[in-house]
Amino acid sequence: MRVQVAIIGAGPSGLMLGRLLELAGIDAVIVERKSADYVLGRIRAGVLEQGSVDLMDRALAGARMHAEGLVHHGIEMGFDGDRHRIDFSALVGSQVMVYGQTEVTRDLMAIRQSRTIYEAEDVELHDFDGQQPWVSYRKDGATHRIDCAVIAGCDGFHGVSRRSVPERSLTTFERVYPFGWLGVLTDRPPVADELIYAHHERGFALCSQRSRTRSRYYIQVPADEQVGAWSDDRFWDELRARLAPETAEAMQTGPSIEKSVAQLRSFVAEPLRFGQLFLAGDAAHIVPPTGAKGLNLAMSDVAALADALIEHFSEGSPAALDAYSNHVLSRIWKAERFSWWMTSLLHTFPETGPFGRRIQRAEFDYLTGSRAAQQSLAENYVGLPA
Ligand code: RFL
Ligand code: PHB
Repeated sequence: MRVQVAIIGAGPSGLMLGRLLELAGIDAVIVERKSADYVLGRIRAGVLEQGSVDLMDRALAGARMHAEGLVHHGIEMGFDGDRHRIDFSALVGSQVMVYGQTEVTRDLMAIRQSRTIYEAEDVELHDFDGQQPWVSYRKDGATHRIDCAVIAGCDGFHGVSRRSVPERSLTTFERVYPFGWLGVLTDRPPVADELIYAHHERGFALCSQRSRTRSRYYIQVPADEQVGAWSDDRFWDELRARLAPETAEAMQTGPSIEKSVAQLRSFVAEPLRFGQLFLAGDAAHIVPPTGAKGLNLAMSDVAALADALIEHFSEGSPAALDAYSNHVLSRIWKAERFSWWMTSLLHTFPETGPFGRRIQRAEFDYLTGSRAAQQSLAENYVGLPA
């Protein structure tokens, strides 16, 4: 098979890039290791910035999102039971959309006309430092080859694309946090209209949602925690203990329909281009989920990459492809900073002791007392300009 672009990975990055290229008449194929059902079964992000909402519209995939997504004008920040609302609309005149990554993925899968090859094993990238790169994979016992002009590595943090780059060509920056998030999904109405981010001396807690009838809750747990150690009852008791009493009392609990632990990590690889291979989304960077930035960064990466590829294939101009890495890294590092800051404010860090907690309290008090500080949080949360 010969195409213009071979995309590795059918997560939100790969599917969105594929769709934008398809609409521009650029021939692209997606190669994905897992089945479509497996990809749809992963429960991840829940919050879309306006830029991601606009991109879904550009992809002509936004109809169900506008019908079913929930527009949120603010969030609640809590600290040891004290509560404060950050009003995005009043502070920065913008808002976010609560619409699950699963639904984004489902909508992009449904609208795609071109080929996605699922359950492709042993995907390998070849000769991307020259002008004739190719991709190989195994499926149904046979080995297949895709010749292309460009490879887009959209295969997430554990994918093959970044690992295919010689180590000496790559600089990586990483912080692994000494904790993870235990998440539970339940078919009960959310405890509040807006998301609640809460610091507590027992650890961080987040009350999120997927719809008016489905809630998503998270608690901070040690990094090596096993899901099996947490019955539903234990989870609800621990969550209640970390929320303001009136919130804990109002919360409706029910059986979990999904429960998993995610490790928290900050990570950036530089640069994002090696010859004819370009990295985008989680393949290039990871943020801890506290700022709700991972999916949104993935969307802004692929928007920039799609525009650069369109310029390259339609106008024969390499300028935008040459600029891609530096262009998106600037936004990536700002999102890294914000996610690190939200994580530092809201979690308990065993190593910082009582001094560290007093600093966190001072940070919270500064935030709640300063419009400038709230504005800074708000403009980062709703998404900085492209
Ligand atoms: P993905 O979603 O990991 O998709 C990569 C795809 O590549 C496939 N793949 C391969 N295919 C072929 N060959 C190989 N060798 C391959 N290796 C892997 C994989 O099977 C997969 O289908 O990366 P992508 O597309 O870049 O998307 C990134 C987002 O998934 C991620 O940033 C977000 O989920 C992060 N995130 C959040 N982001 C937000 O913007 N807002 C949020 O509220 C938010 N909450 C979260 C999150 C992530 C979480 N976890 C579990 C890490 C909450 C959680 C708990
Ligand atoms: C989620 O709903 O999964 C979610 C929401 C906000 C975050 C992280 C995760 O910051």
